[in-house]
Amino acid sequence: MKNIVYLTCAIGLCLVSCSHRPEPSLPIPSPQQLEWQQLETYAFIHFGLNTFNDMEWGYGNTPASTFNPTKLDCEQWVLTLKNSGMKGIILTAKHHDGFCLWPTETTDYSIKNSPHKNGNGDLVRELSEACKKHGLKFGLYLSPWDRHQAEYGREGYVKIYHQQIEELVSNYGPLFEFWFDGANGGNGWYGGAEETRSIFAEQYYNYEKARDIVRQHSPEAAIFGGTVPTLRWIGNEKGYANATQWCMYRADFESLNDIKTLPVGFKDGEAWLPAEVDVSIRPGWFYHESEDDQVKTVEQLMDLYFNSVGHNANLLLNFPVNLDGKIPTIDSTNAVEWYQQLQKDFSNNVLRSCKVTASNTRSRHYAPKFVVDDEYNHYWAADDDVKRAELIFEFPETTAFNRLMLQEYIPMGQNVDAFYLDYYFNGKWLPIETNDPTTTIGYKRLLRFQTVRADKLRIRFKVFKGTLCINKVGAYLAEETL
Ligand code: FUL
Repeated sequence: MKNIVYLTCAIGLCLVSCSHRPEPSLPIPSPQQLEWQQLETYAFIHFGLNTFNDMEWGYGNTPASTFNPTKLDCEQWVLTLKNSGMKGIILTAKHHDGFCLWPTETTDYSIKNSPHKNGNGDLVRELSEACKKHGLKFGLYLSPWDRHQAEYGREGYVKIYHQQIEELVSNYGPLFEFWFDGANGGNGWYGGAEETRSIFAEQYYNYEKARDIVRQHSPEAAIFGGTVPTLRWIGNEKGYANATQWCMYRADFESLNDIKTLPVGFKDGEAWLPAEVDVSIRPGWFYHESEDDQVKTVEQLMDLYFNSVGHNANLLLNFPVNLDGKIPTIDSTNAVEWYQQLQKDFSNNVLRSCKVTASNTRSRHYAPKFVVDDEYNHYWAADDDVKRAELIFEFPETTAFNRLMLQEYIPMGQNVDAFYLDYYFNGKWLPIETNDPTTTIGYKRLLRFQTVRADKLRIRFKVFKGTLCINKVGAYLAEETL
């Protein structure tokens, strides 16, 4: 019996030391943040009174009677977006004009008082159900700024705002993300006062309480905006994150609103706050007929993708719904074609047939070959004290490629601050000239370059903190050139 105990202990010890798991280098993502980062692309829908009045920011007095989509079809939105590779949808339940797309108890300024379905419609319900039916996640945007409410700027409105959150999260969840928009205060109708009201956003909305209400019903929900977010805005609405882009950031309210540092993050940031890139498929967030000829093309969408997901950020792509209540054909055609192209371009990882070796490997549990398998929790790791290490991929025959995908194993932190790419052809090593500087990696880094024909590929990594942990590497031959 005693021997069995000794043997079990010895095996246990060996397993622990043999596997020799690296120490995570802080900060690291929470399990919810990791799951959120793995979504990569999801959609925004901007729809409301603005749609019917050709506006972007309603003043708060546009009559509710003007909201009248006659061919509303949430399933058309969901199927279009699913076929565009979107993993979820975030709906503007209320924009700055204060008009609510669900029959709220908090105000008469809602879908209840519109001709749509004789006041019996509930758009939040319809979309949440369509998402459930087709396996997409569902999220909500609820503008803190409300240009309709008489009490806006005073304590009374904050109660209303929190009650609206409560109604939404308790009736339409679970939600994967909740958006507290940052646009705040200014002029508005405010119950007829028609004046300018300014608030001190950091305190006024009691964002901690708002977050708690969301979390009570949807503990998994990612939080955008406010004082206690779990992710950060990228700092622009043009659709790009910086090429050097850290998931680490500073958690104070001033930094969270600093458009200079938001696109980059902080190498020494104390909080894990991965970035989200929000951008519209058209110039505006809401539908305007005048923009029908300005829908982003497949090429432009591809560019957005490389500059967001390819720069270690999530892409939140907005689709304005039109007056019929549908995503217009041109938008859906472009988005679906873009996704089909993306799938084609990234269908064949040519590194899978390679022999993979490394200059240093921690143990066989962290072998270089793990960077080309499909298991997320498999990764290649170097010894703790190694600050520079390289991976070499040897092709069975000369192979062409023009795209590269790299992922760090972020549950161990974001640790790489530079890497260098070379290919071996005709007996010599040559550098790959990428379109972007090869600096940070993080959750995902994508690179484009002119097609190279290679016998080997070499990636040299420089680590600035923690242990080098590379999760996945892919090389692809995309149809288009640069
Ligand atoms: C901004 C808003 O002012 C825009 O109208 C839009 O909703 C965008 C996503 O966020 O702050």
